[in-house]
Amino acid sequence: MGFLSGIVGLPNTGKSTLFNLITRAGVPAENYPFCTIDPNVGIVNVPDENLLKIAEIIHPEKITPTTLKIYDIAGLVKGAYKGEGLGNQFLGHIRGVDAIVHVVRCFEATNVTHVYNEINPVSDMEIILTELVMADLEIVQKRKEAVIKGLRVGKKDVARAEIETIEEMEQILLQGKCLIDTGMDLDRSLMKSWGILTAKPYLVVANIGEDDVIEHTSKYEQLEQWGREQGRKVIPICTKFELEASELTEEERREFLSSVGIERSGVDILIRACYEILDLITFYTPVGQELKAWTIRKGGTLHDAAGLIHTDIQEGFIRADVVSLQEFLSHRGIHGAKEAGAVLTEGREFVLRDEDVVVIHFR
Ligand SMILES: Nc1nc2c(ncn2[C@@H]2O[C@H](COP(=O)(O)OP(=O)(O)OP(=O)(O)O)[C@@H](O)[C@H]2O)c(=O)[nH]1
Ligand SMILES: [Mg+2]
Repeated sequence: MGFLSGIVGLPNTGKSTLFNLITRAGVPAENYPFCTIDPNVGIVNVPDENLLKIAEIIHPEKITPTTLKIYDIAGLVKGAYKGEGLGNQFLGHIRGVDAIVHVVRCFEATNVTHVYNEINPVSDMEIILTELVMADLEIVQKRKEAVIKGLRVGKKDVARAEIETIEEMEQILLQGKCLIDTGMDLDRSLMKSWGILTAKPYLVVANIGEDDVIEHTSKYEQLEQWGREQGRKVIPICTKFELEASELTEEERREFLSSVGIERSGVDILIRACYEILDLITFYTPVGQELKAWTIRKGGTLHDAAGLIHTDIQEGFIRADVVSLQEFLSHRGIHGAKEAGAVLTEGREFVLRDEDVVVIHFR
């Protein structure tokens, strides 16, 4: 279990720098293309101010935030879908992720080479998306052939239903569009099992230069405008600056960043945004001496939640006390909330809401 976001982009856009920043794992971030070959995986805490608010009431010995997994994937170049650069390997790594974080270079820096010699964020973004679209088109067209063959050999019912979906996908991809950017109803797990890339939710990180933090450059603004047209979030992060700041203590870091005009760490914003595009919600378990935050897909039930915590808890599930965070805080804990009648007693089919506080009773 655990949700994966993959960092994707042209070579030398600052993907490993961003990954380092997120995980502070110290993977190589050097000025040469294809510096990252094997994907580096990191686990990051999801920043969550609610944990402190709950902790003020229950004073736990331990607070455990929920986590996301991040992959730092190798750079991709034009023609990747035909195997250029590290094409196939690279696309394979993206197939395994749940969401994509595109890193687009907006910083100038003459000492860092650009594979196409010119910094053009919108065009760079489109190069990458085109590769993903072409890779998907290949899959879809191969599938179409196979299904048509299936029709000939008599697997008619299954094949007819599938061909409609496939042809709709093909039409979208032939227009150069990502599947997720259209209104098409996509079955997430089916798309994943087919290895479809453009059905994955994505967001964009604009890696901006040190001089562009307060006043954005026109290059960044073009990318932002592009994002607005696509309905995609573009998050400006000065990775170099934030990486330097990450050496400091939490308080110094905040002070330093705010002195250069950064009020909230780009990484915090990014992690929260990943959480949103993945359609995730959080629930809290204030049990014993440990306060813990958990991640679950929207629509997840108490049964799913119990399974996440422990299979024994899932198997022995009796019922759960559920209270919204708001009620929990305003009644200063679960007992107060119970007295006020704000605690629900629910069975395994109950669908969790974002920020529910949950106590599961089990055999
Ligand atoms: N000036 C400046 N340099 C940066 C910034 N971000 C990254 N760099 C530099 O750009 C070079 C490439 O950064 P990486 O993070 O290795 O890039 P990458 O996208 O992981 O590259 P590949 O793995 O080779 O595809 C390094 O020398 C970084 O220090 C930035 O915001 N400003
Ligand atoms: Mg790298």
